[in-house]
This record gives sequence, C-alpha cells and structure tokens, in this order.
Amino acid sequence: MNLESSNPKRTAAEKAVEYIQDGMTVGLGTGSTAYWAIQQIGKRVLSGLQIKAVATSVQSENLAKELGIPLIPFSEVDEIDITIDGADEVDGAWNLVKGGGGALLREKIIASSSKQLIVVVDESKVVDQLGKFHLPVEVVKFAYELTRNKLSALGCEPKMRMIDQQPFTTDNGNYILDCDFKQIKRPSECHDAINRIPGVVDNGLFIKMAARVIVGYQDGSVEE
Ligand code: ABF
Repeated sequence: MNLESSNPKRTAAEKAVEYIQDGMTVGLGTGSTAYWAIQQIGKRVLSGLQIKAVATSVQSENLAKELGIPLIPFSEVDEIDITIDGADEVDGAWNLVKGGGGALLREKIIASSSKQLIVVVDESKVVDQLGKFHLPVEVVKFAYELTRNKLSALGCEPKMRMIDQQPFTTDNGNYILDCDFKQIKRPSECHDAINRIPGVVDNGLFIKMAARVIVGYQDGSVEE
C-alpha cells in the first residue's frame, strides 16, 4: 500500500458506489467525500450504468452535469433508492452532524426520501460524542437576531457563518448559525429543541437516518 497516495475519503466513497445498481434513482451528496462518489458514479455511467440522479446542492448538480450523469427534476421522483453523502461527525449510534458545507436542508430533504442513506467519511469524522464540530443551524433572515438569542438559551454559542466578510447565504436564501455546544449529550432531544424555535428552518443533526456508514482509513482500509 502506498500511504502517500491513499485517500480515505475516496476509498470510502468508491466503496459506497458499489451499492448502486441499474435502474436506481440516486441522491448525490455534497462535500469533498461525496465529490469522489460522484466522480465514480460518472465513470460507471460512462461504462453503461443506467441510473437517474438528484443532487443535494448546486455544486453537486454542476459536477454531475459535467460528468454526464442523468439528472431528473424532483417532480419525477417518487423515492430515491440510495443517497451517498458525507458528514462532519458520526457517533457510535450513527447519529450525524452535517451542514459544514451549508447544504444541510437539501441534504436532509433528500436523505429523508431515500430508502438508504449511505454515509461516507474518513476516520477523523468518527467520534464518541457529537458536538466538537459546531452544529450548523439554518435560519430565516427575518429577525435572525431573535432566533439566535433563543438558540443561545439552549446552551450554545451561535456564530453567524461568514464568507468574504459577508454572511453566508444557503442555496435556499437563508443564514447559517454555527452553534458551539461543546458536547451534544442527547442528540435527539437537542435536534427537537432547536427545530421548535420559530425562525429555525432545520439543523445539522441527522438522527437515525443513516442506513450504513463507510469509514475510510489512512492505511487504505475501509470499514462498514
Ligand atoms: C456534506 O459535506 C455535509 O453535510 C458535510 O458538512 C460535509 C462533509 O464534508 P467533507 O466530505 O468535505 O469532509 O456532506
């Protein structure tokens, strides 16, 4: 094994693509791990794999178009067979923190309509307890300061996500508040408490949504 050339994100992503079969509708995730899955799907499509795909972000949609992966509008989708997506943290119960790339809402809508969400990560994402990675919360722009105060009252420190010294805006036209909880001891309760706040669109906790987690290691191995 050539350690220098081993890319754990790529290895995990390529393993996940083995689960895709002819005739499936496939959800394309977002981020640098999902990127490798989309590349591999593109190769398989070139070699004759017959699938239809939907994307979780404009970025992934553009990549799919470049690679010739057939995309269909959501109006033509009943159910998605497999979605392959990355994560920022995964715990032992396969609860996830997602949204570091800002696409959490679209990712959750697509994951919730998928028979199987396959999560692909490198070993650095596997944690005992969620919360070290700041939890992304998508909020509407209107009176976001009040929404931020309510989030603080749940015991976190929310920070407006910025890009080029401007607030980052999601593909849906909303803001992201990155919330530092330090530790998320009860992910399901935390998820529900956040989503009960008016002004919150959704948060990056994905509870019991993953059907499979594939982890790539630096030594070239994969675990699932
Ligand atoms: C998406 O990309 C996100 O939900 C998550 O924030 C991120 C993972 O990034 P990467 O694969 O680039 O580490 O899946």
